[in-house]
Amino acid sequence: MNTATKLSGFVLGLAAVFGAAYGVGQVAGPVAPAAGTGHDAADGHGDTGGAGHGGDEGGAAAHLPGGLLVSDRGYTLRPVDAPAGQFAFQVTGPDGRPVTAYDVAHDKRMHLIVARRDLSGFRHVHPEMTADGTWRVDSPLGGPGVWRAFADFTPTGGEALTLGVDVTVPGALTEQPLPAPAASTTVDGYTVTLTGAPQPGRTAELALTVNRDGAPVTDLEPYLGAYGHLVALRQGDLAYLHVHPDGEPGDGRTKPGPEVRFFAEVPSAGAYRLYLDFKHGGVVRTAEFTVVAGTPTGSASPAATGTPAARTPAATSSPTADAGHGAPGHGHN
Ligand SMILES: [Cu+2]
Repeated sequence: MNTATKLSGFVLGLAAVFGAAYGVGQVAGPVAPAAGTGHDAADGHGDTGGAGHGGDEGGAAAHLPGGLLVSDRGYTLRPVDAPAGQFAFQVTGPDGRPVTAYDVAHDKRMHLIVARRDLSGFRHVHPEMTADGTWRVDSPLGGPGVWRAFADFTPTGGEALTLGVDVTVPGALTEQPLPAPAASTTVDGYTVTLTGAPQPGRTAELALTVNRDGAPVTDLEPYLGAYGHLVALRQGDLAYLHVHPDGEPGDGRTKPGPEVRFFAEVPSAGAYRLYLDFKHGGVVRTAEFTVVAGTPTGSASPAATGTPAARTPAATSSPTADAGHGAPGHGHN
């Protein structure tokens, strides 16, 4: 186990890096950063270089964002036959046998996240394991299409991993266009507003503010040990980023809303879909946002991070960050 790495995620909120357990210093590898980010990326490494280097033995895989591999470090995600309406899978370990020993992370031993390849249909559920290492859950797959299923777990004695596998649901596919970027969204009468924008190669603060009927929600309920869980998926390959908030319930400084703050770093320019799970009134809801991580302007102005101006990429001088455009970074090549 790399306890230091885990702590950096839980306590400092630095888990905002793809493949958090692999350490912040390794995210920039083969995921091509936007042109001109080299210097900024180097700065980001310097800021957080102590977060751990537990993944070196993983070779090239250690440099990848989470969720892109079906097999990593000897662990393989294997869907198994299940009755209709159920989804079941195993994780086999380096010995080829199903893993049955998992550490609890964020209140659960297994987090299963699914999204269709067009980024619609996000669900985050918690399967139950039987003694043979088979995880089962009522199928979260919502309709026809190709889905990506992410298993986010820590095998006992190993590193935290997120493995991903495609699962096809037969039927006529109607592809959903990615919704345009917007600073707020509504779910079940709750309006959630996003302040801040992720930046390739550097840490940015994201704040999500929850209102209901125009009033701030100040009694969010802990869910999986936090007031909010944020998953980001990159358009195009569904690279997976599980972000945890800055602070946790009961730490004496984190309030139960209306604002939940995160620190996030994305490895490339482009469009991402953010999914915020929050709990209120005993119900977990998911607020979704499209964000475009723009090409940094190259100026050394970290002060812009997390300011209200950062919410609107169009306010910067970069034409590729036009918030109204909806397309991922054009000029990226
Ligand atoms: Cu979970």
